[in-house]
Amino acid sequence: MEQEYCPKNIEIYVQKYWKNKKTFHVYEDETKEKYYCLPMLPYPSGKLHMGHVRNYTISDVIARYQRMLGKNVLQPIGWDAFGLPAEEAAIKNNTIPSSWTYKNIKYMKKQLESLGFSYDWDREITTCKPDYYKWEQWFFIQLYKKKLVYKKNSLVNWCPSDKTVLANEQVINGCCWRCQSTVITKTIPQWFIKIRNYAEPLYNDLKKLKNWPEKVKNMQKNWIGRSEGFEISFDIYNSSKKIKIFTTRIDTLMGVTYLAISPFHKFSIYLSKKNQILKKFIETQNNENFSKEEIEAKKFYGINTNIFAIHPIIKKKIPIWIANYVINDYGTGSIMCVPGHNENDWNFAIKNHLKIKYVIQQSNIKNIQLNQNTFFPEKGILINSGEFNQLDYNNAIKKIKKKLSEEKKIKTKIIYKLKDWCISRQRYWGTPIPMATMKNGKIVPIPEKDLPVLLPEKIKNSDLLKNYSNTKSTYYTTKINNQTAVRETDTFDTFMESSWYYARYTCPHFKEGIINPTASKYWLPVDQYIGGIEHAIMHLMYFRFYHKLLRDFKFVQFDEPVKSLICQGMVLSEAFYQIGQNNQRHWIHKSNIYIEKNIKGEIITAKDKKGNKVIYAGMIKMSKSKNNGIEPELMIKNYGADTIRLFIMFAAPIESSLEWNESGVKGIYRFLKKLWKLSFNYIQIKHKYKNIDFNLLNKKQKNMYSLLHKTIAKVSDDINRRKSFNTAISQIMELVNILRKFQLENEEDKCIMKDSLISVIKMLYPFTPHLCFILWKHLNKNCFIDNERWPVFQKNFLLETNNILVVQINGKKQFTIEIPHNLTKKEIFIYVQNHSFFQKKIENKNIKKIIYIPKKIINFVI
Ligand code: ANZ
Repeated sequence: MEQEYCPKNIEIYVQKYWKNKKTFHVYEDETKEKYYCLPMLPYPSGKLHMGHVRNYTISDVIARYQRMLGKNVLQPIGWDAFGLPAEEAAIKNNTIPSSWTYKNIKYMKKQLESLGFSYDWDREITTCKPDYYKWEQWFFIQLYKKKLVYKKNSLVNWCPSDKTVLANEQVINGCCWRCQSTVITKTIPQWFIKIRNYAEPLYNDLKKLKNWPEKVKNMQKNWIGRSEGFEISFDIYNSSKKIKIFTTRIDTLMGVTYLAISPFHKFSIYLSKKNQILKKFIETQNNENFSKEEIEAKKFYGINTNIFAIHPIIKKKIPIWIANYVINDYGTGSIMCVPGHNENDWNFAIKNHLKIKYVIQQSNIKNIQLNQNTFFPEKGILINSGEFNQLDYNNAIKKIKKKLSEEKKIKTKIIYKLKDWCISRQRYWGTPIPMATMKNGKIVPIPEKDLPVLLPEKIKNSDLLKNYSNTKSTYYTTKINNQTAVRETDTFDTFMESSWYYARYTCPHFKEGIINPTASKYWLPVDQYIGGIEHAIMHLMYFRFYHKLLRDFKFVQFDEPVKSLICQGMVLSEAFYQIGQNNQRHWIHKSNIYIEKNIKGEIITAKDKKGNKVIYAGMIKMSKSKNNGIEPELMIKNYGADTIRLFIMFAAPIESSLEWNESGVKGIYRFLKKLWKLSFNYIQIKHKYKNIDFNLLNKKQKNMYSLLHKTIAKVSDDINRRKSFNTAISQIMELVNILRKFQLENEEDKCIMKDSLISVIKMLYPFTPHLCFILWKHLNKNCFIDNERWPVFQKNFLLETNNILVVQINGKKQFTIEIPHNLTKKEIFIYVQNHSFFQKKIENKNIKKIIYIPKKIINFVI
């Protein structure tokens, strides 16, 4: 064993051992409890950033800890390999997306290995490979057959000069990212999956996710947008037709002054057949060829149909308008309009000179002055509402509902804002959509025997641009049942690949189908999922949706894919800038700056290499644009993977932001060196180990042994129940510091030292596995730690320790006092009051009240 801790020498050696032995390879072992620990799969962007390192470290610590509890732990990794950046990088670097992607994967894989993550590498998934996307295509066809997929015209961003569809990210301030022309919208046919059919279970099942952050669940709730209200049926004057509207505010029914329907509503289309002006108006409403600003400016346009509805209670005629602020595919596509109390209706009524009637006022005060210059959106007391006057919101709803029910004109209704998922992308680097159009215009799926529909990987860069610009000149022809067909050139949204990969990890090589039900039954659901909060809505919604689809096809069980979710916080670091000529900020990397700090560690001055002043912007999220990234590779080179891993877990609670600070990293490095030295010194001593008899130990030994077991208890609870890794680590550090002072005076002392080191190394193994691997080997005659169990604390070794109380007078801290652990509350009060320091402070003053918080504070009010 080397005397000095040298991570470089040990980490590569240990990583090789794990790789050769396939230590973390797992299979379905029915005799063992399973644990599925899943970090979100990375996009192969080029190299790992600290955010990745944090994400994967958290996952690995949990995986290794669960393994030590004796569970069969699956921790897989893969690559979310399709997507736009590959196309952009290929154009920029004169390469092709596939080469760029595979090169990045190779590099990033090496980086992951250098961090010692315990993945089952045999399950690695690369989503741009045909053996993966074949099943994605197959499943899409099954959804198509079940009528869960449809094709519909839909708006996209369109660059008129490049004649290309643009992704949202490629529209910068309303302009094309490449040629800066103003982007307009265009209608093209696109594919959709009916996620709306699952809105209700997606909403309701959020209740089952007890171990998901509330924040994520709330974001999902808002995205689904559940709305509880009523559908009311309005008769049409001089017609047998009716119009159904959706409202959440029937208390405002008496204030309805007009109805509005969407230009695309069935009734609008019906009316437009006989009315040319209407027809023209509707045609101009598809928003094609307009920029985003133009569309916004056009809002609140409408046209009077000259047809009337009958108010269901007042029984008077009210005009029906066609209005472009009414969304066709929300609710019923038509609304009752109350301009006195609804913002949209107010704007439309003002613009089109329609009647405004106020029917709600804030309180019961009679003759309260209403502000006639605006709408009043809040709930309150009914006025101008005939028989419903003076009712409050709840009573008004009850009475109006009852009245309309008598005429069968009302139904309670729940609707959702969630829109169907548009999964087509007019891009090259994605999974080809496995559909084709026959000569007669019929759309058909590609026959299953012809799957996968391969994406040609080796294309010329110039072809890439052609595809990319979606000129349609590259449409592929194919044969289906011996007839010529034109294959779809659009590809899937990349969220498709990341929606089901977790299930494929359970059987990545399964050739007979998308998922092997036996494997998925054993491994699913995922016990712990770890990723960034930026995925709180889209990815996690599609992921939950896909699980429900797979469940309904009987490929997986359970209603939800993931039991527990951790969203790790951001990684921050110090950022510096100078103001340039156009008042622009130029961000300078810290390594190019000289910093002077005061004793508190605050920055007094910062200068660049030429001596010019630099402005400190504080700790902000690491990013390329702020030039404040810290290279994981450099950190590993300087301190080793174990130090980086331990620092990341120690520096902040996992869901909080982590401030990168190199002196903190150095502190962790020093700690590991000390632990190495402590272990080295012990290993040099030759002695005969024997089991400890606690009762025969002296006071010093009992205290040490008791502290060891207390630490095990606390660390176990911190990791397992509280997921509080930083506090767990600080307990271990404290124990190591005390162990370093523990003198080995006799045989028992040496045995206690060994027991303690064994537990410390086991507890640190999830965090610093390389170092622990080596120390273990030397402590235990060439044994391997990877299959060791987590240490168990023994209650009977826990000595009752005295309590420390903070003594306050009138809420102000005076001193701390050690209280014997066996005193009653009354005895504690006397014990404190007898303390000479207390008597000095209190002199002869009267004690009015004693506030006592057991084991914490005693406060005397005088
Ligand atoms: C009358 C009313 C009076 C309304 C009032 C609101 C306030 P949420 O909660 O977002 O679902 N609405 C319904 N369908 C619509 C559509 N297709 N396009 C545009 N607006 C629509 O909002 C429900 C309210 O949004 C409904 O209640 C309706 O306006 C409007 F003081 O009816 B309300």
